Amino acid sequence: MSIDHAPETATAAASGANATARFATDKSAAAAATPPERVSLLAREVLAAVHKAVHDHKVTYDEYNALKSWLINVGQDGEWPLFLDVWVEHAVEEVAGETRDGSKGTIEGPYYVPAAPELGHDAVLPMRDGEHGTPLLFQGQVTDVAGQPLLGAVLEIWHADDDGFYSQFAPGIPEWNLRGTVTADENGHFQIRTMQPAPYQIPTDGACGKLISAAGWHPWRPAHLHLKVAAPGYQQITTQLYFPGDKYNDNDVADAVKPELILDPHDVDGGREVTYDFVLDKV
Ligand code: MBD
Ligand code: FE
Repeated sequence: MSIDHAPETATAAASGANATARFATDKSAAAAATPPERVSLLAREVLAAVHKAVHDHKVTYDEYNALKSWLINVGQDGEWPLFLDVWVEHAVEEVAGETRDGSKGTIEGPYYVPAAPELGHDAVLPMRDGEHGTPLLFQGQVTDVAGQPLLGAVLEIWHADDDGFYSQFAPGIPEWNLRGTVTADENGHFQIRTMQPAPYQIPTDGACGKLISAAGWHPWRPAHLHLKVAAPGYQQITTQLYFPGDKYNDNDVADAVKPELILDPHDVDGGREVTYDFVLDKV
């Protein structure tokens, strides 16, 4: 790695431990609300799908033990959030998004942190002196499905740096680097200055990386901006935006790219600019 401020010691175990702690704090309580009939139905069907694969492919004891060992490692490496968000969340998000008319969303992934610093409507994301990469001006408007600007719309944005690392999940990066909360103006407009992120490689030194190499897959996600967009009385959307020409747009390890989510930036003096508008559905 050629970049002087790149964290040299990013590990699957450290990023997994942070993602696991984050999930425990923010989301694990929701599990208690699932009724027993629903748990029974889903557990039965998932197990039946596993049994079917065992029978169809005549799975051996060696393969069963390889699975058992791998599952134990996923837990030891703290990689359950990563595994689930990379290989399962996209299906859940597709179901959740089916009934909305507004902007498309996609998966949240494991690296959202709530309550990032508030930066107003004309925002510069927190970044290091000399932060590497291509300066990006990302701007747009938040409206309802009829095109009316939404007063008090709030965008939360987070993304990887030019080395593909996220603050709070890789070591040596300031706490809120490339994370912020942006409140649109009275016409729903916002402007965000940041540095274009690089493609993201999921950690290769943990259990998820082991699955990828054992299966002959690749560990890459295309470069992306993560956003949550909300307004009082409207449904919050969680989305990601991608850059045209990225070789992983058609081949995302997390299957989270949709054509509507690919930006159309243009080059300007000293960087790039792009406009993207968000449309929210009523609650
Ligand atoms: C990411 O940055 C991400 O967005 C997803 C979905 C999974 C792993 C890492
Ligand atoms: Fe991401």
